[in-house]
Amino acid sequence: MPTNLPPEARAKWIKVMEARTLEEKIAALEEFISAVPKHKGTENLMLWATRRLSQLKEELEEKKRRKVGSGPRFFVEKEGSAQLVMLGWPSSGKTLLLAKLTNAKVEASPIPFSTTLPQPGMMKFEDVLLQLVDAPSLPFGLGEKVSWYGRTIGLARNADGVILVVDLSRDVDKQLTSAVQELEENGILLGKRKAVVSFTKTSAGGINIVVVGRLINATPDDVRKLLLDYRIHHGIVRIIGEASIDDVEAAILGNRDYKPSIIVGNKLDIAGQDSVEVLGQLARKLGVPYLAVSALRGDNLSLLPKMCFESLELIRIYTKQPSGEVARKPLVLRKGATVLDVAKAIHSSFAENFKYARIWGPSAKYPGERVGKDHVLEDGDVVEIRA
Ligand SMILES: Nc1nc2c(ncn2[C@@H]2O[C@H](COP(=O)(O)OP(=O)(O)OP(=O)(O)O)[C@@H](O)[C@H]2O)c(=O)[nH]1
Ligand SMILES: [Mg+2]
Repeated sequence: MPTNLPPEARAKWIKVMEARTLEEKIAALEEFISAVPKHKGTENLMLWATRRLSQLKEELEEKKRRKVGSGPRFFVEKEGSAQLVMLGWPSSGKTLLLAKLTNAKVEASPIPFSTTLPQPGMMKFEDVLLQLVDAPSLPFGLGEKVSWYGRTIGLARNADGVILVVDLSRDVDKQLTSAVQELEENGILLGKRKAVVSFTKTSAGGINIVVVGRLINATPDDVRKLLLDYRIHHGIVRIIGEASIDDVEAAILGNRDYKPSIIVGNKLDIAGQDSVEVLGQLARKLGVPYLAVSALRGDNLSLLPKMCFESLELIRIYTKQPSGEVARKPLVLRKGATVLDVAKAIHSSFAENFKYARIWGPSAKYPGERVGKDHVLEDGDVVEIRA
C-alpha cells in the first residue's frame, strides 16, 4: 500500500531516522505526524505512526521507572540461537505451553490475563536452544484495552520470530483475523517476505542501489528520487527478490516488519474438528505454517521445536579442525550463509586470509569437497577452513 505522502512530510522523516535517544525519537515522530496530511490515503500510515509513538512513550516511561529503581522490566534479554515471542488472546494457553516446552517454572491459570510480565524459557531443538517468551495477552479485536499493549507489541518487534497462539475451543476465525490485522497495523507482518529490501544510511558516497532480482514498475532513478524526497543523499539500498517502490519506502520507514512466524492452535483436546479445519484454511491463506496441539494432553508438542527452528530460516554449521576434530556445538547462521560467513564468524583474520574450504554434509557434492568462499551452505554441513 503506497503511503501517498507529499515531499514536505517525507522530508520530516530524516529527523526520526537520525534521532539517537528515545526523547529525540518521540519529538521527531510527533513532528512527522503533524506534517502528514490526514485523508483516506494516509490512514494506514497514520495508524502505524501513532501506535509507534505510543510505544516509544511507554518505553520512555519504563526507562524512567527503572532509573529510580522501581518497577519491573518488560524487555527480555536474548539468549540462545533465537528469540520467539508467544502472542495470543487471554487464556489461549501460552503459559502452559511455556511450562511444557521449556525449563521455565511457570504456572498456567484459568483466570484470563494472569500473565502480566513477559516470561522467558529455553526450548531445546536437537543441539540448539531457542528462547521462548510468554508475553502478556492481547485482547485482539477489542481495541487497545490493556495498559501493556504497546509493550507486548514492542516485545514482538524486537523478537526474531512470533508464535501466534490460538485457542481452538473458541472462535478461531475471529482470533486469527483480528490478530493478523492488528499486528499489521503495528507494522508486524507474519510470514515470509516476498522481497528483502534493506536500507543502510551512509555518511558519504551518494546513493547506491543494488538490485539482485527486479524492481517492479519502477526504475533505479525512481528510487533515487524517493530517497531525495526523504532528504537522504547517501546510502545503500539492497533489493533481493521482486520489490516495488512501496517496498523501498517501507524499508525506509520501517513500517513493514516481516516476522518469521508459526500459528499454534491449542486445546486440541477440547476442540471440534471444524476448528482445526478453519485454522488450516486461514493459515494456508496467510502462508504461515501451523500446528494443532494440546498443551494439556501433550498432542503434537514434540513437533514444535523443529517447526520453530525451520520457520526462523537458520542453519547449523559444524566447524572442523585440520586435526579432524569436529565442533560439537554448531554455529547458527542464517539460511543462505556462505563459507565466508563461517570464516567471519570464527575470526576476522580467517576471512582475510581465506584460501579454501573442505565441506562434508548436505551441501557437499562428495565428502570433503573443496570449495571457495562463496559456496552456499546447508543445515548440518561440516566445514574445514584453510587460511
Ligand atoms: N483443555 C485444555 N486446557 C488448556 C490447554 N492449555 C491451557 N489450558 C488451560 O487454559 C487456561 C489458561 O491457560 P494459560 O496457559 O494460563 O493461558 P495464557 O494464554 O497464559 O493466559 P493469560 O496469561 O492468563 O492471559 C488454564 O486453565 C490452562 O490449564 C489445553 O491444551 N487444553
Ligand atoms: Mg499466561
